[in-house]
Amino acid sequence: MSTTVADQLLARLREWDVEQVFGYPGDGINGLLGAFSHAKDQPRFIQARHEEMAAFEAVGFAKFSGRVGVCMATSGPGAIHLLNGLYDAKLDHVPVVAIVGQTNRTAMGGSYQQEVDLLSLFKDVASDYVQMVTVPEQLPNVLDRAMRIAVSRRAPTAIIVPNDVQELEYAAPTHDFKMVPSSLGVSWPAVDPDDAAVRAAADLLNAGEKVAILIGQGARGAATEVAQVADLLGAGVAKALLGKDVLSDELPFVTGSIGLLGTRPSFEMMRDCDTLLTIGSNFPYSQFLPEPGQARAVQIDIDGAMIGMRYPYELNLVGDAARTLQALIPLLERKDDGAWRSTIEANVKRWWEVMESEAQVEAKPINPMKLFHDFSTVAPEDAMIAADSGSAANWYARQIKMRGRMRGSLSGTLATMGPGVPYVIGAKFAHPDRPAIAFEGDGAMQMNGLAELLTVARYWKGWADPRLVVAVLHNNDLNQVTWELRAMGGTPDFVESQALPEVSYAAFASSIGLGTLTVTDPADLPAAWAEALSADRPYVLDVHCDPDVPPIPPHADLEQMQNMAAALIKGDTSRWGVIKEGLKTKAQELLPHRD
Ligand SMILES: Cc1ncc(C[n+]2csc(CCOP(=O)(O)OP(=O)(O)O)c2C)c(N)n1
Ligand SMILES: [Mg+2]
Repeated sequence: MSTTVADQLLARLREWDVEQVFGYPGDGINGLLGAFSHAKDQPRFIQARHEEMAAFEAVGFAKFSGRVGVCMATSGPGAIHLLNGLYDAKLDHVPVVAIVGQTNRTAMGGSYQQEVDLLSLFKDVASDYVQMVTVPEQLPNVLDRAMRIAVSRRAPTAIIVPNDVQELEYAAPTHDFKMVPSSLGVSWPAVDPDDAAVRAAADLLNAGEKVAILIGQGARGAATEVAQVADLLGAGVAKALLGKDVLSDELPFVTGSIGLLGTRPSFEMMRDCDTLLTIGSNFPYSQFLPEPGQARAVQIDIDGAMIGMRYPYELNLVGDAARTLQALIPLLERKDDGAWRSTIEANVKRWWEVMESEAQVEAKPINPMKLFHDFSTVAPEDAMIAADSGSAANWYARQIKMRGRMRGSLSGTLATMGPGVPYVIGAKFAHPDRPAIAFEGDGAMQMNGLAELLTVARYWKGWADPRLVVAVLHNNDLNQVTWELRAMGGTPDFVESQALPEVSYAAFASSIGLGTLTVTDPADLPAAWAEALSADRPYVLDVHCDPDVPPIPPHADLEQMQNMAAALIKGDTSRWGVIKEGLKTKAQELLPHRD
């Protein structure tokens, strides 16, 4: 049997160690689908419910494995559906390769059915590399470059293969003029910073008295060094959301998340510091960093294209986080005055106490913070956690204590709704032997999650550890936006846009063979987690949450809080008791600490 371009494409993916492709079929990729079946499903074709889900699964796989995620879609509508997931990869800097079909070359330019100008469509999202394979000899080079560029630029790339090209006999590039041979395998360099810059950074950090450290996902793999630097400098460490799992929250000087969904100790540390060291983070909200001029600052980042933004850094060191810190550590002088560090540690301790008491505030019927709090106390140390965009992202950021080998992610920069369930599916293909947990709003479930449970139902029996828990925050509301509207004061109750139709997530999940529990009493939460986390199959926890628990950010001012309370009272005076309690614990959190 001859080898077609499609056969060779799959063979090349195998050579790149790609074990699965998340996709959805269509006649624009019929040649490729045929090749999957000849190749005995090597790599495996994992069928999502929707191409956007396939792309999110590739992103989830890439985020939780550190490897390239690959997704596939047909021409026209299938390719268009991939876009949101590919933008998620682009904005969160993860390597994903999209392979899409196109109409036959003979039809191109003829306004043919499903013909969309895919090079233009992907030009922005795959700006690092998008190419169409029009003759067989082009294939290895285009595919290899898409893989290498995705990894080296931490970005999505796209390959377009017209349907008729997929079925052509494969011919390798020859030694002739205008051929581009290609090769596999890359040794990536260790990126060390400049010695003089390290010395200058050490001098700057040694001169500071109140050092704040901010880490992001770029500090992954440098946890030991970050902790050592924080110890030497008597510093605290705040974490951007994508770096939440980089350093354990059990360390007393880790102030937790920062920003709109952040913690008070992070907010205070940045407000009061005189020196800032940012490692592997491109955290966008500069209003949560020190005021310009307040702190002298150093940034370490592996990507020269992303460094130097967000704060007027005095020194920008391009380098690998761990290697740069290793070079820095011998030059740092231990700070003897522990007052700054003690303040940070006291603030952190108090913060966790406040989180505990906020989680215990009674609500109608369940305070969503308790859902996260109770999970956090029993979370397996190797859990892979995803949170969707919505109120879940707040509670994930603030209530979950990362420890052990726990991993976590969300759509950090695009902040799109809907990746929760597909992320954990991608995570399960990355690590089938680890439990995965998605926290997802009911809006996100109705948008994507419900349908994608079918994908879970289809594949879970192949996973060594079958545990995958989807905890649904069932509040019949697009709550995050409802609260944003309330905080602004003007639009407390626009039901038409905010209310969601009722559906039982448990009943749906049980109809497709998943384990389910509907939780309407907060006292049942510990047992629900125990059951779902020891189950022999994936579980959906349909948790009836109170939409009136405000996800107030740490910087909320009195006016915003008053707006929120007023909106609630206007809507339902019987809620005042709950609101008062909520505001009381909130006030404890917001007021200056007094011992
Ligand atoms: C694709 C997309 N559409 C809209 C939004 C705006 N948005 C952000 S959070 C949110 C509400 C989410 O509601 P739900 O999933 O029910 O979670 P809840 O906040 O109620 O817990 C909306 C509409 C978005 N981020 N992404
Ligand atoms: Mg909701």
